Amino acid sequence: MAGNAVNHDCERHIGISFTEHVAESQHRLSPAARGELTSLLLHLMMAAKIIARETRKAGLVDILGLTGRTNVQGEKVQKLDDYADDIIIRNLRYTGHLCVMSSEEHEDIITIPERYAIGNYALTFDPLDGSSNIDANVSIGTIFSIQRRVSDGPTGTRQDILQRGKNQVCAGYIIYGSSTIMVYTTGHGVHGFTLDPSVGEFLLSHPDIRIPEQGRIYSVNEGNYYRWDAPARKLVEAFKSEENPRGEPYSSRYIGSLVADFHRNLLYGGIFIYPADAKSPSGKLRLLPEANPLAFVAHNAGGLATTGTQRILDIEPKRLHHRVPLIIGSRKDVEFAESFYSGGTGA
Ligand code: AHM
Ligand code: MG
Repeated sequence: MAGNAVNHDCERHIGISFTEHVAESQHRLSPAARGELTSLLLHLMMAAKIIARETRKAGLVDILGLTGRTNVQGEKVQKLDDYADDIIIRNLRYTGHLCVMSSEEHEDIITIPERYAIGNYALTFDPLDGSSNIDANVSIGTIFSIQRRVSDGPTGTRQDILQRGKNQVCAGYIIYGSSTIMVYTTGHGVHGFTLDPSVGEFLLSHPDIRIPEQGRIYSVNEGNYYRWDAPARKLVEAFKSEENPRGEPYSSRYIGSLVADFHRNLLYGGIFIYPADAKSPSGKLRLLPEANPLAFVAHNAGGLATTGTQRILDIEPKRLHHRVPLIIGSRKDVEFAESFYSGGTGA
C-alpha cells in the first residue's frame, strides 16, 4: 500500500494545535529533549481552560459562587483569583516536572508535596492578574514564567525562583477576554493560540508575533501623574506632544489590566508604563510573576522592557515579591523612554 501513503502536511489547513506546535518545536530545537517542558505546558493549558470556563461564568458569581463573600450557609465562598491559584497548583504539582512553584498570591514558595516526584523546572505565576476588574467584565489574565532548576537538594528552593529574567526558558500569558488567547515563547519566536471552545484546544492563530518597532499608543495610569518623578512626567508629556519618535501625539489607552494592555500593545505597537510613584517608590508591579515573563515575550517579539535605568531581564531578584517600575513595548518607544532616565531628553 506504499503508493497510498498519506501526506499529513496537507492536513495543516485544519489548524495547528498548541499541543502539536509545542511538541514539534521542542523536538526541532532540542532533539534529545524528553518532552518535559512540553508536558509541563500542556498541564498548564489544562489549568488555563478550567480558569477560562470559570471566568466566563463570572457574571453569575452571586448565583454560582467564587465571590469571596459568605454564602447562605454561612460559608466563605472562594474568590476567583484564589480558585485560579488552586487550579494551577493542583494541575502542576503532581506532574513530576516541577521542583518548586511561586505565586503572586503566596508570601512564600510553594513546595511539591513529598508524595510527588521532583522535576527540573521552577514555575512562577500570577494566577489572575487584573482580578479587581472581574465584576466589570474586563479582560484579565494568567501570567507564567518557567526557569530551569539550579538548586541540587532533595527539593526545589527559593534559589530556583529568584533567577534573573534572562534565565527564563519559557514565558507567556493567557488572556480571558472576548476569546481566550495564550501567547508564549521559549526564546524562539512568540506565538499566539486561540481557544476553540468547541474542541477545547488552543489553535495557532498568531504565528511569530513581532511587535511594531514603533507604536502609536501609550498606556499609563495618568491619575498618578502628580506622584511620579520628573522623568516619568516629562516622558508622558512628550507622548502627548509632537516631541516623540512618531512626531505627533500618541493615543492614550489604559485598561488597568496588565495582560490586556500588554497584549493590545504587542499586536498594535505601543508602550506600557507603570512608573515608581510617591505611594509605591519601587513601582507597583512585581518582577517575578509580572514584569519578567512579559519582558521575555516583548524581547522575543522584537520589543524591550526596562525600569527606565535597567533592563528588566538583567535585574537580580532580591525577594519573591520584588517590585519594579515597568516600561515595556515597542523598541523605539522604550528606547525613547530610557533617554529620559539617562539624563538625556528632558530628564
Ligand atoms: P493585581 O496583580 O493585584 O491584579 O494588580 C496588577 C494590576 C495590573 O493588571 C495593572 O496593570 C495594574 O495593576 C493597574 O494598577 P492601577 O489600578 O494602579 O492602574
Ligand atoms: Mg498581578
